Amino acid sequence: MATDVDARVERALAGDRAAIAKLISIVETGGEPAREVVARLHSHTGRAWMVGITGAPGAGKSTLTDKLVGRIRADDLGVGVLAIDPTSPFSGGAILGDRVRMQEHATDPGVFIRSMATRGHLGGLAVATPQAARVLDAAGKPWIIVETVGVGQVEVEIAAHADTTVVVLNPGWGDAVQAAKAGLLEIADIFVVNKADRPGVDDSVRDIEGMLEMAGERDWRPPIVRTVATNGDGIDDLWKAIHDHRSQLEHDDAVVARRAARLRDEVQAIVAERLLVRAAALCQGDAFDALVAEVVARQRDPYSAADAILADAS
Ligand SMILES: Nc1nc2c(ncn2[C@@H]2O[C@H](COP(=O)(O)OP(=O)(O)O)[C@@H](O)[C@H]2O)c(=O)[nH]1
Ligand SMILES: [Mg+2]
Repeated sequence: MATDVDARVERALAGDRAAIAKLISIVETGGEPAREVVARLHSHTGRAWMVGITGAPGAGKSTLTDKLVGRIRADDLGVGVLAIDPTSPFSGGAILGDRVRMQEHATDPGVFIRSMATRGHLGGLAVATPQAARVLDAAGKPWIIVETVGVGQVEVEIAAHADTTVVVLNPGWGDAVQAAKAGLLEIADIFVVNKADRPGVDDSVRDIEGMLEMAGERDWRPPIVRTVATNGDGIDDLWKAIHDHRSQLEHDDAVVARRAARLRDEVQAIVAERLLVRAAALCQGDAFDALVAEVVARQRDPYSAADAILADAS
C-alpha cells in the first residue's frame, strides 16, 4: 500500500494526469489513504496561486473560468480548475454543463479540470477542497481556480480561502444587495460585473462602489471589472486585476498571514470533522438507546445523558 501511494505521488509530482486524478479521488474520499497522500504532498506545496470565483448560480462563473483558463494558457502557464457544485447529486446537470463548457481545454495537457460534487465527501467540502487544491499545487500547477456557488456558508468559506477571491455579479437591480446578504462583499478582492452586454451595468457598478464606501478604508480597494464572459470582453482586465492583487499581497507579505490563517482553519475543520465522526459513533448502540429511553421517560435530562456518554468515552 505505502509503495503504491509513493509511486502515485511521484508520478503526480511529475505532472502525470492520471496520477493527479487518482490522488484527488483519494483525498476526496478521506480516511486513512487520504491522510497518507496529504502527508506526502504537503511539503511540496505552497507555490500555486489560488483564485476563488464565486457568485450566484447562473452569474457566469463557469463561462468566466473557461475564458480565464484560456487567458492563462495564452501566457503559457499551467492551471488547475476545481468546479464545486452543491447542486443535487441526482441531477448532475450543472456539472455536466461545466464539463461541456470547458471541453476545449479538456485535451490541453497544461490544464487539469475537476468537478467536485458534495456527495461522497466524508469530511465535506470544507475538508475535501483544500486537499484537492493541495494535489494540484504539489503537481506544479502555478494557478488554481476554484469555482464555487456563493450560496452556502461552506461554499463562501472555500472561496474566501483563496489567495484572490473574485465575486461575480450581474447587472440588475438588487444583485449587489443579494451578494451583501450572502456575505460575498466582505470576501471580495475583485468584483466582476459579468453580462455587461445587458442593461444596468453602470447601476451595478455604482451599487458596489456605494457598498465599498460604507465598508470604509481597507489595505486593498477591490476593483470592479466589467466582463462579457461569453465573448471574452474584459478578461484581460480581470487577469490584470488578479495580478495587481497578487502583487500587493506579495509586496505587503500579507500572503503569508493569509495562508497561515487558511491552514489554521483547515486544521480546525479536520478536528471538527473527526469530532463529528466520533460523535456519530458514540450516539448509537444499546447503551445509547437505553440512555435516550431514560430521557424520553423523563428519568434523565438530555444534558446528563450527554455527560454519561462522554464520560464513558473518555
Ligand atoms: N448575455 C450573457 N450571457 C452570459 C454571459 N456569461 C455567461 N452567460 C450565460 O449565462 C448562463 C450561465 O452561465 P454559467 O457560466 O454556467 O454560470 P455559473 O452558474 O455561474 O457557472 C449561460 O447560459 C451562459 O452562456 C455574459 O457575459 N453575457
Ligand atoms: Mg458553474
